[in-house]
Amino acid sequence: MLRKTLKVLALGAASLAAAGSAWAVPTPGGIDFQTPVTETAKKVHAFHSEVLWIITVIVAVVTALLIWVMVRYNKRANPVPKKFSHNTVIEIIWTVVPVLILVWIAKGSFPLLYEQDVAFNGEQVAEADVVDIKVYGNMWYWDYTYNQNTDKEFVVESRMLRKGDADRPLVETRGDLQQLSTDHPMVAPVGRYVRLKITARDVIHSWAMPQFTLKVDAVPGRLNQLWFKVDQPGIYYGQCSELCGKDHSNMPIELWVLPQAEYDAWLAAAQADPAKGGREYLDSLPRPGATTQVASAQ
Ligand SMILES: [Cu+2]
Repeated sequence: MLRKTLKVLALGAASLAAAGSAWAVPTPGGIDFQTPVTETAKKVHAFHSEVLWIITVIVAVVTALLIWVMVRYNKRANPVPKKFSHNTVIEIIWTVVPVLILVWIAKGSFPLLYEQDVAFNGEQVAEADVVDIKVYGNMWYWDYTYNQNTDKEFVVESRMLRKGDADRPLVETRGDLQQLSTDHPMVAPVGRYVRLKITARDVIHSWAMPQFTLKVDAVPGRLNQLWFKVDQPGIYYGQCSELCGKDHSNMPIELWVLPQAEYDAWLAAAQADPAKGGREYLDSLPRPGATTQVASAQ
């Protein structure tokens, strides 16, 4: 039992070491966000750190003020309190300073909201250069439509891997991750503008990808949009982030970002047999983003 536990731990450490930053996933004991991999995500992280500093200073100042009042103006230290109830100067200061802080935060926040929401941050990109993927949330899996409204349209269904499954069981030595790996991952090309059109067939789900700092609800009868451009091949993981029912925790998002040539090859393979989702082709590739194969690390 102990030996087995140790082996699992060693394997976990080895796969983490093999993973590198581009392959970042939630790690036991981790306290920071996952490594950002898009320009937008990097800006969101920088903005988060800036707001964290602002909050820290505010908390420190308010705490110091409270302590000062408690020590200097308690009943013993200040037995006869003054009776005034207004001070115009201080009232203007404590109104204007918080307003200025909020304006400063809004100035950093609103452009980022726009950037995440409006395709390509308002940049004009030729339609031919855009990769469109339609995303459907279902109870309880995701499916991805490629080449929508063309004669090459096909749908890949993406379900969570489980240990002991008949079709494709979860195999940790292969690099599969519990609650994150899927039978047929979503695939996108590296360095290109990818536009997701997101909706749902039954209840509200939410498509979320922490390393891209993207999250949007998948709402039946409504089309939401997200976009990203990743400059690093890799496997990125997310999860349904809107409580959608009993298997809400079992609908992960696994996204392989591949170089254009490999993406094209996967597209052809998946289109030829959508039920297999190009899985064989993906299995033939070295896992993108990993410096070494996880399987060889045991
Ligand atoms: Cu869901």
